[in-house]
Amino acid sequence: MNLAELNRVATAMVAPGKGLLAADESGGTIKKRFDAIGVESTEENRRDYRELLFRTTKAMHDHISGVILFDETIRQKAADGTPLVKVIEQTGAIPGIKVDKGAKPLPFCPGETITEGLDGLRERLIEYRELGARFCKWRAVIDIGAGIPSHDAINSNAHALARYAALCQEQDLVPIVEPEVLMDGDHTIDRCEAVTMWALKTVFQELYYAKVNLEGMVLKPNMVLPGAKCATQVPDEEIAEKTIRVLKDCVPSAVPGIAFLSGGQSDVEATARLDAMNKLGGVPWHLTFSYGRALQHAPQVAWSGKTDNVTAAQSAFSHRAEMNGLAALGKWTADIEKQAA
Ligand code: 5MM
Repeated sequence: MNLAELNRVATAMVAPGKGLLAADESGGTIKKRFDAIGVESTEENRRDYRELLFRTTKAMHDHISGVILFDETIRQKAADGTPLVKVIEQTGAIPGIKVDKGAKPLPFCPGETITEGLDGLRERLIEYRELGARFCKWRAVIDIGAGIPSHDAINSNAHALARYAALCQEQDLVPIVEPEVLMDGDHTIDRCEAVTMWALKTVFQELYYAKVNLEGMVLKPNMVLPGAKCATQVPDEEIAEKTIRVLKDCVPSAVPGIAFLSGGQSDVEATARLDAMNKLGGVPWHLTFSYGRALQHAPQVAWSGKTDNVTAAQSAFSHRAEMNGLAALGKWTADIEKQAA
């Protein structure tokens, strides 16, 4: 394990004003996204769409530190034959790869899941490194509901995240550790706060047992939010304060950076809340984004599968990347959002 190299890559992933593009939708998820814009999910369409994002060169160079890819994409070539990994590297961004095999039902825990993919992971990591990946991602999913999460769901998922993270570092790949507490449901923000704290405390305990070096990882958590169906929604400032409070309580300062997921928030909400956290400041880590939907929704709608729309889609992506770059510095405002749009 090369600790200096792991820390160098982890630090670059959360460089000031930059964040991660989560483009690692698996087959089912990208089909859902394409269905929403009336595009058939063929290998060529997936390649064309992702290539248009990666060829948005200025935005990629200025605001995107790295891209999380899916297995299919890390092996694909652009229309001109250049490997997509090279297209990404040419912009200055770092290629990464999702290595989990998805969330599967957890036995005897109805409604809960365990993320699978540990068997054979060492061999897969060796291949991904050869293909150009320098970091990895594994997402654990924690649902809030009546009587859940259970201890089993929290503990099993934290243990799997730690085993994954240790395997990554053994192969000189930076692990993104993503325990996502879902915003589905009608729970309050206080319940989300308690569950997020439980999940993060357990994850860092397991990372310690697994001897994971905290300086060579990136945390990808949810923000502390009320459930999407909760009757009491709250201002962005409260979300920022509660999220920071939980993180300060759970995340050691050795971790170089925290890159939030957007989790179904609207794109502007995800930007505004990241900005609110950075305006609060006073934390030992860089706070940035690792957004999928909040970076891609606008370009997907603008593209809608038509070659004529590629420029419009790239403008939409540039705009969101720029707004999130500002939010990562605490320099975004609603006025800039409107003017730049
Ligand atoms: C891009 O979506 C990722 C992969 O999802 P599936 O494995 O379910 O297809 C997802 O893990 C994503 O990287 C994170 O949840 C962040 O994306 P959002 O859209 O929540 O910002």
